[in-house]
Amino acid sequence: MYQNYDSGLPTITVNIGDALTENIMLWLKGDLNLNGEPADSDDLKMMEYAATGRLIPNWKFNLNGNGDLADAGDVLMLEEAAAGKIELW
Ligand SMILES: [Ca+2]
Ligand SMILES: [Ca+2]
Repeated sequence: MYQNYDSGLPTITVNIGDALTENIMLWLKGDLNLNGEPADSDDLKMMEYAATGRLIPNWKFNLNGNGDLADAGDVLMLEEAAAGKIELW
């Protein structure tokens, strides 16, 4: 099964027979501080800061995929993930 993730990284095309070595790091959705734990207390704080203009958000703050960074829906999703109500994919 193939699942398409929005990694925020450029698409890489590899032709058959080509050799490619690439170091990549997959991002855990909701892990805004990149400590390996999605929706922890620091991630919630970062989302709150971004939502209130105290931190400039990047694409990682658009959890609901609507194009708006750190909007009310993104804040809610992160809070629900932190509470164990939803899983972020
Ligand atoms: Ca985190
Ligand atoms: Ca959003």
